[in-house]
Amino acid sequence: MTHHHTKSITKDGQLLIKKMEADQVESVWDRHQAQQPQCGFCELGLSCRICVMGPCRVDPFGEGPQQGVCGADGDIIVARNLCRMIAAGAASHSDHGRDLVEVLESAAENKAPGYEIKDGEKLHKVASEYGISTEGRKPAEIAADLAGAMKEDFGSGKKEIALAARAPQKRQELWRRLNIMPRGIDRETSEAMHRTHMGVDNDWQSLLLHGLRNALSDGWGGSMIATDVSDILFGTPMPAPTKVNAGVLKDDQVNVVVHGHNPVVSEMVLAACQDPEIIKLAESRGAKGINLCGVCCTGNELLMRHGIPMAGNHLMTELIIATGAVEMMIVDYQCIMPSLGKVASCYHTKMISTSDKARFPGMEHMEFHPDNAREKAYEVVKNAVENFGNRGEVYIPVEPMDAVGGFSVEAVLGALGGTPDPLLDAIKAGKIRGAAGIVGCNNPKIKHDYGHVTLTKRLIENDILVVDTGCAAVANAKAGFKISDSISYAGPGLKEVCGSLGIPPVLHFGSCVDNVRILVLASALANALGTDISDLPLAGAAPEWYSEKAVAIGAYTVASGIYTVLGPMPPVAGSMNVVELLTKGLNDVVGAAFSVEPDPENAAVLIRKHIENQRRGLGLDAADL
Ligand code: BF8
Ligand code: SF4
Repeated sequence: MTHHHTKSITKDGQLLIKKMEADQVESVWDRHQAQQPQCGFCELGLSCRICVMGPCRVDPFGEGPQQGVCGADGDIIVARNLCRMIAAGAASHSDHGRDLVEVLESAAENKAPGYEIKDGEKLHKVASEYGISTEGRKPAEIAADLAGAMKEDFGSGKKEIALAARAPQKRQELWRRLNIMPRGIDRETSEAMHRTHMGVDNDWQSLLLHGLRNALSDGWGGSMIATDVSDILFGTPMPAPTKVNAGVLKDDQVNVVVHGHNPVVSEMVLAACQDPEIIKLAESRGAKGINLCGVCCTGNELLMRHGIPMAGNHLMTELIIATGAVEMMIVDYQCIMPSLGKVASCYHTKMISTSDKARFPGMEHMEFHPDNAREKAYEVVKNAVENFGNRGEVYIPVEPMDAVGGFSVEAVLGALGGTPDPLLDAIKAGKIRGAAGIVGCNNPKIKHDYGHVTLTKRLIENDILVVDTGCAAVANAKAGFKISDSISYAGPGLKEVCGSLGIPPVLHFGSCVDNVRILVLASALANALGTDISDLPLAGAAPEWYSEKAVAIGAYTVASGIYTVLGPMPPVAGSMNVVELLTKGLNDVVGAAFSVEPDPENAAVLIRKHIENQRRGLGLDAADL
């Protein structure tokens, strides 16, 4: 395979793919190739292995069987499969949120050395939203109560999860009317698994409605708790400079890379990497220091709060190891390809897994818990330092790109002078046409970063402000969209507004759970206008998504009233009924729907048209596209 230039738009990606080929190490692209042709029934969502009367499949051409052994037709099978994807995505984000709540609880009890409450103001704010009194109480007492209240949100004792109250009134009323207001975070996921068991919910519409409720329990529940508790424990992000791409690795330092999602592990690794004793140890081994970098979302967490450099997004995770410069990669969970241990075995890189619920072939398991995380972090970083001497040849093919990260809602409102009004004024005046959230993964089915970067470029040059998260945010940072000079990519109106505020036209909003920051900002805009989110000139896009978590995110974004364009087709095309509902019918239900458009040039046109239509609906000036 020598088509490296067709696999990634990035220089570091292209050169490191070449290196992996030369080293004869198999990559995600090779394995994707080896899977061709992928199963057509599965691609359409028409295969079912929910029970052992099956597996079954429905013939899309109408010639073979039209029902599974149990009698489920294509609509039911597609809807059930989609619901299970949402449930898995919601479970992943929410279980990550729960882990943070447990750290908050342990920290409050003084049983989590190294963890502390860094943002007391946010603690007070969130606690009061939960109806917890803060007056004259110690942070630890408030934190203990808050952790307890959040745990109740996970259970089944409530009628509505607490943070759904952050949504505009009209949206909350709609959710109640549709009976999709989430009651408990785990409850909705559990009910999704129940409904999709053989012989339970066999109405594809009611299944999909529950899918939306399950997704909302993630967006306004598990993920929102994950973000808020992370801010309370580790600090609410504020804009700070950083660097991105494989060039952040250093040839004269011990390179430690964190991969995964939960800052619970990466924050302790950061503390260990900054410890003078360990740095001294590194120097005694001939290194100039310890260079901590991130990949994927735990990298985004550190980038947002500490400006820690970002080595790459999802499709770069194997390639980063192929530099030969990584002493250690420390992983927690989610999006960690099980291939990584094998790739690392071709170099000197040590792989460490840290979570009791996530183990991988070819990795050493060193389990982190709240009570021992600080200690464990020191131990593993010491091992990384010891591994410096085993380094072979190093290939760091590019110089890093500058970027600014750290745009929490608090930071954005701060930049605006405390209220969303200046942003709304710029939208009303038409200088900014609207805003789009570009989020999600990489996927070997789409040229690496092409979807994110192309769509973002087209939107900002047409005066649409972009906020991004996850692997999309890393793609856009690598493309140079997050430096002050990047306003030169923006259209005249956006350029003027960003220039006067001193912000780039593409704002790094964080990791994938941080998509909730977009929901909170959208609510603030809707409330300031006295309207619902579905009336705003907003859109979402996931140009290169791959993961079940992205399905949950897409579903809660649409259920929150934001039109969303997906790049890769989800496995639903086997049911025209489901496709119709997702792409049109939902407009009449939740005021927003999905589009699927793999070509980012076309996706940009769809989003621009939508935003101009929304402007028309609000009585603002609108362009005909
Ligand atoms: O939660 S964007 S590939 S790393 S799923 Fe994964 Fe997708 Fe990246 Fe983060 Ni999100
Ligand atoms: Fe087949 Fe029905 Fe069992 Fe699915 S649930 S595997 S369609 S029998």
